[in-house]
Amino acid sequence: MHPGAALRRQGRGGERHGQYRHHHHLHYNLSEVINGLAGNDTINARGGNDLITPGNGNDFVTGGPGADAYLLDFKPKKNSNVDHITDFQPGIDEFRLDKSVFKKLKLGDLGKKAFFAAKKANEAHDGNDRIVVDRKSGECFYDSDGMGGKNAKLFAILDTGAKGIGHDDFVVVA
Ligand SMILES: [Ca+2]
Ligand SMILES: [Ca+2]
Ligand SMILES: [Ca+2]
Repeated sequence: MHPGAALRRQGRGGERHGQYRHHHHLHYNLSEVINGLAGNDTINARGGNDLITPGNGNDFVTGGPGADAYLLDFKPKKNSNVDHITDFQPGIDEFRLDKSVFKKLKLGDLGKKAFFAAKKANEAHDGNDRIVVDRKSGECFYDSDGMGGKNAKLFAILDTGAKGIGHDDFVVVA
């Protein structure tokens, strides 16, 4: 079975029965809340503005058309919890980082100074950097203490690369 088939899909987009002669195919464009399971999921949210929470595991997530949000609320782990986003669109899609996991980030929009992106970047380059992105590989790291002794942790990989991504593509949520 395709692993995505096991996912619970919640939220419905106003389907109406019998009220209108012209049936609107709203189901092609639903905005949904999609929760992954504990394991490695393959998720395709398709059309609509979706909120996708892949959960624990190495998940492969496709937001599809629409402005999609990826809520990460599990501790990143090198071998067991790094998520691939196959079609991240900077300026349209966004990461929502849960403060219970990304503890050293301030709630709200990620500040400019807390973000660092460059080719082959994989760790902070000053004391303020917390989110680091390798523009070439699309790897996204969380560096909890900036340029301190703790290693940056890989939490996501943007499979289409990270050319246009900026601090404003990240929001820290409670
Ligand atoms: Ca998962
Ligand atoms: Ca995951
Ligand atoms: Ca979508």
